[in-house]
Amino acid sequence: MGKPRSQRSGRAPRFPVALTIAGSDCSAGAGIQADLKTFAALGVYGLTAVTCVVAEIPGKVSGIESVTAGMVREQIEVLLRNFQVGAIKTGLLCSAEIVCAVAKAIRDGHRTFGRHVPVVVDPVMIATSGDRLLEAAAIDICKNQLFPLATLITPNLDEAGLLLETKIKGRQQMEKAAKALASRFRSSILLKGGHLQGDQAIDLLCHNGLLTEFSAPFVRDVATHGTGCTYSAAIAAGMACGLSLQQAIDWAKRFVTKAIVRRFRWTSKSGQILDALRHSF
Ligand code: PXL
Repeated sequence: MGKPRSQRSGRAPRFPVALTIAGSDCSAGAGIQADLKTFAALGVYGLTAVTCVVAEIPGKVSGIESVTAGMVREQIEVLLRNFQVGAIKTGLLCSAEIVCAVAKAIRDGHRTFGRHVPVVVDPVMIATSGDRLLEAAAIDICKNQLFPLATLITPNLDEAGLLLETKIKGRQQMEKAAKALASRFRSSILLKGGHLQGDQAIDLLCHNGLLTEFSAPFVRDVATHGTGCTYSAAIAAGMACGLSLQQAIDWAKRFVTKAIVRRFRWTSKSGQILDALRHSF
């Protein structure tokens, strides 16, 4: 009778690790807090590089302050040097300077280790509440420096519309937009349709020129703060566990749908309904 070989030899068993590079949401439904809860629920050890701190409650941002670009870079570098990171997810990057620093740190990491860690880019630009989260000047840097490093980019309809400078309405336009983004940024694209299709939440993956649909019943009357963060974090968790892109998206879609269905709900002192996703499986 003995310990597993890895422990006898002094080596710990390998546990999947994922890194999120994103902002802090003090109400903990979105951002780094949502990512960490998602990683934990899916059995992945989560590492974090904080880009900014957002003071907010679901539905209202009251303040945002960024970390210095040098400090963002330092966090990523020290983590990539020391952990076997199986997947990286980026979320709110706040400023053009931070987008540059993140892209450089990921590029250097790839070069140093001679391997490409899968990168899931959630192009967070505007909060569900409508508050602007990413500096306008940062969008071009995302297009030129960050997107080329992405394995998958996960825009919602508003973000895809901003990137393509068009409005996306209806299924046909969604298909066209997913293909256009994939060819423009040479990355797989998961275009999230949200409530566009009525009673189904339909997302379209464009991967190697082919479209695949992922759908789940649309859950009404829930504030969806943090859904995008949770979805992209769950995809990164799946990839860190060695799933294929399609398998990871399928797993993540089921996870995020369940997190919405089983949401927490409180009423604030001023009578506002506060919804938060329940990140458990
Ligand atoms: O859901 C977008 C988002 C991402 N990241 C952080 C946020 C928000 C929304 O408010 O605060 C840190």
